[in-house]
Amino acid sequence: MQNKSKKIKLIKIFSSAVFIAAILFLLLFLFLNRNTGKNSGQNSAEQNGKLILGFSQIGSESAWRTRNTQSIFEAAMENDIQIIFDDAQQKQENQLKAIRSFIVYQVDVIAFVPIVEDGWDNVLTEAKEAGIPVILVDRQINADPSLYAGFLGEDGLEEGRRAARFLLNKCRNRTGKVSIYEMSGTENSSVVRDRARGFREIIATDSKFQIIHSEDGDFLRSRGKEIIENLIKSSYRKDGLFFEGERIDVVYSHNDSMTLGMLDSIENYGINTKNTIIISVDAEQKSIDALAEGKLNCVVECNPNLGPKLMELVKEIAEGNEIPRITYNNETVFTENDDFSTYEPRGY
Ligand code: GYE
Repeated sequence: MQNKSKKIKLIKIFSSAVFIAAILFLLLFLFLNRNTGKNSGQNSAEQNGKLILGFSQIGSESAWRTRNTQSIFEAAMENDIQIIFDDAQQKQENQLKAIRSFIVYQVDVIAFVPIVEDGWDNVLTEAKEAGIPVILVDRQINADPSLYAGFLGEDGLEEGRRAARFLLNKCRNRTGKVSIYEMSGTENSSVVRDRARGFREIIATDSKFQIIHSEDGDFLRSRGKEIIENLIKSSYRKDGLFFEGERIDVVYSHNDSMTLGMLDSIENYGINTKNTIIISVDAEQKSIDALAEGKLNCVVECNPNLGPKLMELVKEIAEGNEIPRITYNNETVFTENDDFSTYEPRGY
């Protein structure tokens, strides 16, 4: 009996010792980790001096977009900048959610590709109130300019003008009407607004150029394929492309993905488009190959490699410096008249 009560006493002492040790250990752990709480404003990356960039990408709708994302990750790695990345799957509401989560996380800088021009004022006001600077990447917005620090991307107006200048030169000896069919990208996006406006600005200098129809292909290969398939099915002709019975002389496509989809349909139905002038934008490798094979006439470059310049701007702004309101990327034009042997691989 006495032994039994002695044993129970020992067990009690041992278990309270274990309990106290556990409490002490917990307190020590909490003390050591007191700094990482969000409300202390310091997070692990920042604690080790790393800048944190919250980046909201619109999706992966084209080879251009995929390369754009890669370029940003590569440059962040090279600059030792931590990225919190969000793929919005082509939805603005997902971008709004992502930007709000960047604000909660208290990133140093927010950068995002605005899928459309409107609807950003509120969330950018929240970022401003949180003291987090914002950089627009690739596309622009309609909002109070004080809500963002600057824009980095393409000059869509100039891209549209370049496409039209090629066409004017190509058709300089033609007298009759030149009928143009346009495949435009994501509706209400700045890039579509600009590529359409720049193109129209230049063709307006000669009334023979007429846009007979403009169709939204949302920058998708599948849509490009579908749009041209519907045209082919509605005309039953193999000697070219026709819209409501009228021959299409020119197709102006706002991106290579839609253009490649169009070529899929042309090849699937065996349509002869050697007299159809086809102009595209982006200059991904597959489109440059199609140009070299004589399937396209002109490809206007839109350069997706925005990473290195973005990281430069992120560091500038994190140091409290001003950045330029607009930073355009360098771009060129590829045409059927080029010496294709001089081309470098596109990388996307
Ligand atoms: O032309 C297209 C992508 O915003 C410039 O978006 C970008 C465009 C690009 O889907 O391929």
